[in-house]
Amino acid sequence: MTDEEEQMLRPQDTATRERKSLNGLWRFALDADGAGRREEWWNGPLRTAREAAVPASYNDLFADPAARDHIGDVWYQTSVRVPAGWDGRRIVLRFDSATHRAVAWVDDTRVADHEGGYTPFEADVTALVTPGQEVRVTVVVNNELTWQSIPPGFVTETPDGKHLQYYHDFFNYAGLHRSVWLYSTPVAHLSDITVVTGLDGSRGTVEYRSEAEGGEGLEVRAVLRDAEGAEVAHAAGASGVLTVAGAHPWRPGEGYLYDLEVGLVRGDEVVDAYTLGVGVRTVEVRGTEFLINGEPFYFTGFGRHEDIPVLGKGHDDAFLVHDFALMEWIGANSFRTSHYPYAEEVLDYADRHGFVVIDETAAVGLNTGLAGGIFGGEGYPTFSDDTINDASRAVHAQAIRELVARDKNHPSVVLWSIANEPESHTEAARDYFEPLFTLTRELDPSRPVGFVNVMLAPHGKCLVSQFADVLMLNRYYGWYVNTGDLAGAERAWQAELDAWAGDGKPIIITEYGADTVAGLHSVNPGPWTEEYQVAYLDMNHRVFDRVDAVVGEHVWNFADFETKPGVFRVDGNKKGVFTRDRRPKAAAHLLRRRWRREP
Ligand code: GCB
Repeated sequence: MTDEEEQMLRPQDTATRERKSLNGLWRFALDADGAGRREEWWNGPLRTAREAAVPASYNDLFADPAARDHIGDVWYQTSVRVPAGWDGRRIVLRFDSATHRAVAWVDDTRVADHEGGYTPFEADVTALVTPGQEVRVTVVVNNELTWQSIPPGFVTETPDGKHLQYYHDFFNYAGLHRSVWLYSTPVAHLSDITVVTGLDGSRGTVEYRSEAEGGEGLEVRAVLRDAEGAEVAHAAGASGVLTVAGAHPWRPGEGYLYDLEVGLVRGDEVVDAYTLGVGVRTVEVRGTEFLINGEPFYFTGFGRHEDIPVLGKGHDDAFLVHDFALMEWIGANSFRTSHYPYAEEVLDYADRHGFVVIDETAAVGLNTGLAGGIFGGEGYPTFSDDTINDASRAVHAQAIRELVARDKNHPSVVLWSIANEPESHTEAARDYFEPLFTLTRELDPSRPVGFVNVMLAPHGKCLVSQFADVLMLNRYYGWYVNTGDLAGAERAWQAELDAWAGDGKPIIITEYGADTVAGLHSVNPGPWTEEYQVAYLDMNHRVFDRVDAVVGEHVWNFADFETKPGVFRVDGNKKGVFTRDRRPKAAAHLLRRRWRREP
């Protein structure tokens, strides 16, 4: 495991850079048999009657179970005219994500291969394109999961075809979920920028480090401007520290951003320019407190999903704005990107609007113990030579590298979550995870690191939480255990939480929730009713309020979401506080009163 860093500056329009979106309708074909790779479908126009929207999951676009339940390759193809003005410039093709892996071609040339469904990848295509002319872009996207993918899973074959098994509780949506870009930079260009901020009283610092390619003989200049555009500090050199007297901090609820303009210059000529929004804030764990700017912070909000009707996991700006509006309405100050890195638009929005984010990798379902009779796959050990092994860990390490590289500069991100509910009570789990914690800290010494603990590894049994700066617990007392018995649940939950509090670390309850069918009511608040969800949350809140070490509560889930079929799921997971079309259940009003401290 090396700590070799990834570099990934998002495409921008600046004085020296331009980008062109490839979003829209692409030619699209399902390819369950894998004929496309054999027949080299990238070599010409894709023969298909279908078109698919980009960005979107393809699964729910068509009225066709073959698309919905597809396992294997799908092909996307479009044509794009390279702007004539890009002559003499470096030209890059960039995918914000392709779930879970992809190969891309420009005309007949293979340009990119990427593993992992939730982080970007790109290819320098300068030598393959002619400004002013059209090129064909073809992508094959594969949605199969293996013991060596993040998240893991496996494919079995029966006489009726392929079956995909996995240990996580959300539908395996796939496709081009985020934007695709063609962008240009000068040949000599900035390739990476890292900022780390500090606050000492009212004195703010912005430590920056930049990297450039082809920049021999060029210099770097950095200028920091406030939200009104006034220059507050400048520096020269590839790295340096900018100091702001009387800094306006970024803080929860107030996403104040400075603009850091980094220029690659030759004398007065700006060869390349890149602008980063910078929030001046600090994050620190002290004892059982989670401090932002030195002040104790209490997380209120949700574990969420990228999940909307028709688009599946496709990013949509209207839902982005609406979901944040609902979070503001209810008094949420934070959320976790359960269970994978979200679209960068989401983090940018959180930066600008002062939301706090726990940023999670796609390492979900590294736990065959969660299979039970529900998800299938029982009988496999989680960690073994034939299941999750050293090769899997290398993929997991790469997922962490790509997450940190992409999100390291977001002030909203205050905590890394390197996995959700992995097996954590075994020595194999301890050995698997320890180096991943070390790696994450090497990549980003400025933020705390944790993972999300599962109920199967309670206090005293978990061997991985010793490596975490913050304890993140998912617990379902009153739902999966003590079902319908909130008094018994309250006692059991209190006992476990008191034990965790003895570890002297801050605790965030990253999941608690109860499936609730909107509109189902009863004077006897039984499971699945709106009354039960309210009573269940109330019980949890009583427990949290008695434990000082609890520094946050994230209800599972913000909204109802799609899962694979199962006897535990009725048209998906119904633990949403909002329905899938974002209508509030009764619990929404309870949370709003609690989080906004309204009577
Ligand atoms: C969990 C998982 C989450 C599930 C949830 C549930 O512990 O982290 O992905 O959806 O439980 O509803 O069962």
